[in-house]
Amino acid sequence: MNSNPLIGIIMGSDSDWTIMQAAADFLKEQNIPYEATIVSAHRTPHRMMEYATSAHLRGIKVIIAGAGGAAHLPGMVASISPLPIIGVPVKSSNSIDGWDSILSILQMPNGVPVATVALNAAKNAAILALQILATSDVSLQQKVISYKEKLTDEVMEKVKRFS
Ligand code: RP5
Repeated sequence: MNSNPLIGIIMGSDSDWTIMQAAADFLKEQNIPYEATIVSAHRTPHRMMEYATSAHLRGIKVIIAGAGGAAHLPGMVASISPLPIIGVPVKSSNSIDGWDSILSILQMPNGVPVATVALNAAKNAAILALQILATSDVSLQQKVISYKEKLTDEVMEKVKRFS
């Protein structure tokens, strides 16, 4: 958690944190200020409204929203907030097999997009959020480039072990 956060990580329940923590870890690693909190579309609908209407006014640039089961949080926040919303489907205790969470987040109506990442892929959500910020910031773009180089280097190390 930081002052002047640029990225908001929200989740439907504290039980989502085991998955969503990967997004926070990546942002911490990259030195990107973020905030993380619980906002439930079903259990705290007024808090959700408040968060979605005010996040951009507080300087948040991208929202990462994770939820499981009947995962309405990302879509409902996207219906209110002008910010780009990245949805993380969580395979939660109330999810049948993960598909319910995926489809609840993915199948948004025209006009209200949610950029949906893979099941439990909170780290990818954080990378995408960084890439969105990086479109208007060269130093952040360098972080993305360095991260991609690191991915390549890791694979090339493995390639060496196979030869
Ligand atoms: C969803 O229900 C939450 O996002 C979570 O994935 C799931 C289960 O919540 P808990 O019952 O563990 O609080 O709304």
